[in-house]
Amino acid sequence: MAPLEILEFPDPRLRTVAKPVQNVDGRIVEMADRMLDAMYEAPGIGLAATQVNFHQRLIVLDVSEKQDQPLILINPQIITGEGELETKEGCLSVPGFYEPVNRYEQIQLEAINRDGDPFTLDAEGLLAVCIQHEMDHLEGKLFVDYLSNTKRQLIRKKLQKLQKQQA
Ligand code: QAP
Ligand code: CO
Repeated sequence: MAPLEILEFPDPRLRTVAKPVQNVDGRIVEMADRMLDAMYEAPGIGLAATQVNFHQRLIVLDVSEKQDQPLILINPQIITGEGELETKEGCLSVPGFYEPVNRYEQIQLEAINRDGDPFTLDAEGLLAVCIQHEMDHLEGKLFVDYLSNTKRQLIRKKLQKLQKQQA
């Protein structure tokens, strides 16, 4: 199967709001597995379906040191958020740029797993930050949206220049 292509800022398709997954069927599980492959290949610690132009509520993550703890979250919903944590975030859709963003430090989450079963998850630190970052993608939101207009425009111009060179 061809590897998934990751959309890059300012591609307007990254602004699409994803729809809930209605049924965890083979198509969803296969997409999750291909997203994990693309994430490990990059390498990255999180990837949302929106970034591979698939507009359903699905994210994959692995913040473990050995990159051997894949997590698939379908229709994730944050139940509670507490505390604040500033992390220098990056994004596979904004290659080469890292900027500090504030998020909840701890979250409680509800989601569906690859077997179609609902579960709850308590996450903190980098995992909590990464889940919030990936859930933003499902709303068409990027971490650069939290930066100043000036910084965001600068990143947009630099990336557009690189993308034109690559085309
Ligand atoms: C989101 O991002 C995240 O610029 C996941 O050239 C990142 O996996 C949340 C990556 C950091 C919290 C903290 C970025 C790979 C990977 C790049 C990623 C790059 C190559 C980003
Ligand atoms: Co991202």
